[in-house]
Amino acid sequence: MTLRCYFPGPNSTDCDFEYGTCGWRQSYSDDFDWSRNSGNTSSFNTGPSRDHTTGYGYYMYIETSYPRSPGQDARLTSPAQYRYGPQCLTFWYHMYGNTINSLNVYQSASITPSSYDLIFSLYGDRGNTWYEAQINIDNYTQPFYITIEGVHGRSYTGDIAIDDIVLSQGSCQQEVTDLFTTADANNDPTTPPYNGSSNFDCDFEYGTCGWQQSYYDDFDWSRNSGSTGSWFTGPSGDHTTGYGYYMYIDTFPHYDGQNARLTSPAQYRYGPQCLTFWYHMHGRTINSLNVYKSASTTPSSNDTLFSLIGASGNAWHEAQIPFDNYTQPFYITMEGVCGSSTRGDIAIDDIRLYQGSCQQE
Ligand SMILES: [Ca+2]
Ligand SMILES: [Ca+2]
Ligand SMILES: [Ca+2]
Ligand SMILES: [Ca+2]
Repeated sequence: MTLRCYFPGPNSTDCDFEYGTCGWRQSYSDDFDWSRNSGNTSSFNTGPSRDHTTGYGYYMYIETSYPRSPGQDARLTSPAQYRYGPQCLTFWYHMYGNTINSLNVYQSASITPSSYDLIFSLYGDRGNTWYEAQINIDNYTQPFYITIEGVHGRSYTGDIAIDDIVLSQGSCQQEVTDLFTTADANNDPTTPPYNGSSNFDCDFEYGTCGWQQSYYDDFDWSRNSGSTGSWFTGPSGDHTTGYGYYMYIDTFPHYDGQNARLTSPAQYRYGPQCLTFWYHMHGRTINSLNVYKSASTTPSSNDTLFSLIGASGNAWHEAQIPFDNYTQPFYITMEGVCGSSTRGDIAIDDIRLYQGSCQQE
C-alpha cells in the first residue's frame, strides 16, 4: 500500500486577488495587515487608482495613513511550496508617493522569515505606474514560503500595492530587451546620443565608460572575461557576446560584508528613468548587490534604489529599475558585497539608462 501525502498544486502561490488572497496569509509577527482594495486608496498622491489585472479588480496594499507610524511593517505569506531548483517569482508592484519606504521579499523555511531570508528589496517612489518585478530563486529546502513585506514611510504618502503574483518552475524568461544589449546595437554610430547627457551605458568591452571605482569602500570591482578563477561561483563568460568583458567582485581574498562600489558619470536628466543591467549571482555564499541613486558620488543607505540578496543560479539575469529623478546631477552606484566564503562572486554587464518609464511587455 502506498501512502500519498497531499501537497498544494504547483500554482498555489499564484494570486490576482480578485476573489480573495488565494491562501496567502496575514502575518501575526508584524505590526499591521495588508488591505485588499479596488480603485483608489483613501489618500491623495499615493497608491494606485486601479488594480493591475483588469483595471477594475482587486489588489493588496499597505495603507500608511493614521494610525500607522514610520517603520511599521505588514507581511503577507504564501502557502507552503514544495518545489526544487530554479524558480521565477513575478509580481506587479505600485510604489507611488513622496514618502514610500520599502517593499521586501523573503524566502524562508518557516512562515516567520528573518532578515537572513531577504532576497529582494525595493526602496522609494517609482511614480504612479504598475511595474513588474522578476526574482530568480534557487530553492533547495522544502517546504519554503514567500513573504512580501511592505514598510511604512514617514507619512501617509507611502501606500505600496501589489498584484498578480506568479511563481513558476524554471528561471525567469529573458525579455526582448536582450536585442538592445548586443554589441552591435551598443556600438552603432547612428544611434543618437541622449539629449545633453553624459556617458552612462557600458558593456565593459573597452573599459568602464567613465564609471569609477569608489574610494569610500573596501575594495574594487575587477574587469574580466571568461570565468572568474574561483570554482562554483561567477559567470563563465560575459553577457554581451559571451566572449567579452564584465565587471565582478572577486570575493577572494576579501571578508564577509566587505563592499566594492562602482559609480557612474554625473547624469543630467529629469523625470522618469529606467535603469537596466544584467547580473550574475551564482555561488553558495552570494551576499548582495545594491544599487544607489544619489546627488553625490558617495551614496548613503538612504539612497538605496534596489537590492538583490542571495544566489539566483548560474545564469545572467536582467534587472529593470524604474525611478523618478528631480535632482541634478545624479549618480548611480553599483555595490557588490562579499559573502562568508570565496563562493560569492557577483558580476554585472550591459548597464543602460533610458529616459522614460521601463517598458512593459
Ligand atoms: Ca499582519
Ligand atoms: Ca488584481
Ligand atoms: Ca573601491
Ligand atoms: Ca560585456
